[in-house]
Amino acid sequence: MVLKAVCVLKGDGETSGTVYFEQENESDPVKVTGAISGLTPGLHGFHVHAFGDNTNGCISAGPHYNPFSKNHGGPTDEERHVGDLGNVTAGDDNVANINISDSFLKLSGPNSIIGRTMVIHEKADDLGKGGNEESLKTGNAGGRLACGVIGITH
Ligand SMILES: [Cu+2]
Ligand SMILES: [Zn+2]
Repeated sequence: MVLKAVCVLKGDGETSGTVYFEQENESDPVKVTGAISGLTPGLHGFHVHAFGDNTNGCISAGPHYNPFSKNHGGPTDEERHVGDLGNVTAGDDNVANINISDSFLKLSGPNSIIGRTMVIHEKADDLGKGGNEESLKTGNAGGRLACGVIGITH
């Protein structure tokens, strides 16, 4: 059974976007597609954060989703948070087109990302290679430009 989810990202500024998630079978990678606009050209950290809570804006989403108590890393690292999707790249048109396949994300089961929050950040994620303590928690990706709760769709 194909599992599908969607996330509409919004923030206080001009950044907004829509991200789609699709998983063919429970053991398959999750395909993440979509686009985010209103970004400065270059790299922007992109993560699943722990909570689907937006009561005080994107900050209420809490830290990166990390059910296995790992350090922050990049999407191709073994040592990473489940939510660590690395960076997306915005072009001169201020749009980042997203096309990611990730085998840590799940759309079902105890570690499902449904009901959690996607966040797009102000700065590049250093993927845990920044050489300081914060790098192993957040990748030094800076402020949260926009976010949205990941919901089930059809
Ligand atoms: Cu983040
Ligand atoms: Zn992380």
